[in-house]
Amino acid sequence: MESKVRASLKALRLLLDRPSLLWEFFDPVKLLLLSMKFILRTFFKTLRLLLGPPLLLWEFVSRPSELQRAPALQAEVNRQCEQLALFHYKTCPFCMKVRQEMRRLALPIERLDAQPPGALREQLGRLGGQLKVPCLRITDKAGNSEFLYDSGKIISYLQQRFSPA
Ligand SMILES: N[C@@H](CCC(=O)N[C@@H](CS)C(=O)NCC(=O)O)C(=O)O
Repeated sequence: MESKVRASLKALRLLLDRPSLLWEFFDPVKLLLLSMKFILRTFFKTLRLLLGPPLLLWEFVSRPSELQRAPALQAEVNRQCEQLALFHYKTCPFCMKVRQEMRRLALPIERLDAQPPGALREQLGRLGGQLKVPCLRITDKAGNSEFLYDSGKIISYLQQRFSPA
């Protein structure tokens, strides 16, 4: 208890000695930026909460029919898909576009939800270089991964690689 009081007194003395510290702490520009960040985050969170369920329903209702392949060919496609993974958010419209194409092409690609803070989100930012979705992780036979961003580019890649000739 005594040490806490002593620490508080020390901090107070430091602030009185250097008033600029107080200014740094209550810097109006920093405070404005922080509150704008908070407001924007809350706005988009609310938007996602409101629009999420109808968007997911729309994705379900408008899902395309799956491409039918001969069993051996589908087995080969399934094997190739094991080297792919899609970082996505459930209610991101760009991710929905990619997921619909994955359905259309019957591609069982692993989906990694990168929205909640945690290991997947951290992995996307650290290894992919951007905290943006959708992002397709493509791993080669040697185990090296490349990260492909942008729904349009991902869809083109999947079509080129998996569309029937
Ligand atoms: N042009 C990009 C847009 C992707 C995009 O804006 N994604 C948003 C989610 S809907 C995002 O990842 N924003 C960064 C974040 O939420 O941290 C595409 O077509 O993939």
